[in-house]
Amino acid sequence: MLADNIFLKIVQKQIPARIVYEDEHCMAFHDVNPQAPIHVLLIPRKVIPTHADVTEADRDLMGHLHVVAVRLAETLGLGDGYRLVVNCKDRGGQTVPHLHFHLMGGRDMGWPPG
Ligand code: DGP
Repeated sequence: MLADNIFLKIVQKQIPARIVYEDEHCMAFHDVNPQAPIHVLLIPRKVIPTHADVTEADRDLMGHLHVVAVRLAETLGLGDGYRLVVNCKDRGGQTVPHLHFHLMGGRDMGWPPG
């Protein structure tokens, strides 16, 4: 399952994506089905299937992802606010088994989310 997840194929450049940022640890690209004017997915290159699989070994990586998310929000013009979402497993609405942050903005966000 892990070897054929679609985001790993994007990491490995086997399928295209509209990449907005990448470094040795992570990558960000536009969501193919955007739910807001700006909707970018930020993923680690390392395969971590779900948020529930994050361990102490991922401490630096998770911190890095948050720092990158802040920089991305600035770069993408989301200085007036944004939403950062992680869907975890089936009941959390996760469909791709590779940890990802949804960075969304460009409109007012409702609460609670669906
Ligand atoms: P989630 O439901 O939290 O697992 O979010 C998965 C998101 O990934 C969903 O918003 C649609 C997006 N997505 C799925 N397949 C692709 C793809 O091949 N390319 C891109 N850019 N986004 C994808």
